[in-house]
Amino acid sequence: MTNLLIIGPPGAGKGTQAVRIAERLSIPAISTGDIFRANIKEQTPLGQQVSAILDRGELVPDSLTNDLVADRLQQEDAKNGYLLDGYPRTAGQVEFLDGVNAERGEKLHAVVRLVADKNEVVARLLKRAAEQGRSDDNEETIRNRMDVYDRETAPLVEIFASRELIVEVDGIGEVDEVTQRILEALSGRGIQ
Ligand code: B4P
Repeated sequence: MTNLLIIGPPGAGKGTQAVRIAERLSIPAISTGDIFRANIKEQTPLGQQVSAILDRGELVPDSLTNDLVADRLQQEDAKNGYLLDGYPRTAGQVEFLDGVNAERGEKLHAVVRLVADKNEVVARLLKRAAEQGRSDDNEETIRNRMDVYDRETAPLVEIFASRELIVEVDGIGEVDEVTQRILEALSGRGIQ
């Protein structure tokens, strides 16, 4: 059983690394951002509700996000653990996840904190904007996503640090190099 989170500012490489780390550990990488984008693409009722929110770079309300994660964690592939990417993002989501874990009779094992400076992450996101045209990768929305991260999500690092769960990893460098750093840091905590 391995329950992990990956946390960091937009563009730090969470989504990129989550898939690789999860594959290595044989657990699912669960990205709330990907789930929202899939719903927007398929024009589901949830997608219609959240589309404008993502375009502004605001957070989807906890009332929608929490239940979605709880449902996802009940699926068969998550019975041996999970790597949550982009969740929790608010103190309310942390509290909710604590409740879900308590119900499962489980706990978190580590929180990977990916560190990358602002200039680097903005450059990455603008590059992705040019390549993939994601609707929230324009300069104004990126700036707002950074502000929202600083205000709502960065403080969560303190919560997890007080539980001695933070594994800090430098997110600057080649993708493979960063993956290696994360795997080594997790292995140092007996997670492999
Ligand atoms: P996310 O999908 O989580 O978007 P993100 O924070 O920008 O991270 P992402 O995973 O896309 O980028 P990454 O750092 O991997 O969220 C999008 C929106 O969904 C939020 O703004 C919000 O509205 C909503 N949402 C999601 N979860 C929510 C929640 N829990 N509560 C409320 N709302 C929620 O990578 C960025 C780029 O860098 C990529 O192009 C990648 O190729 C590149 N890159 C990665 N590693 C690199 C490296 N080492 N070197 C160079 N480039 C690299």
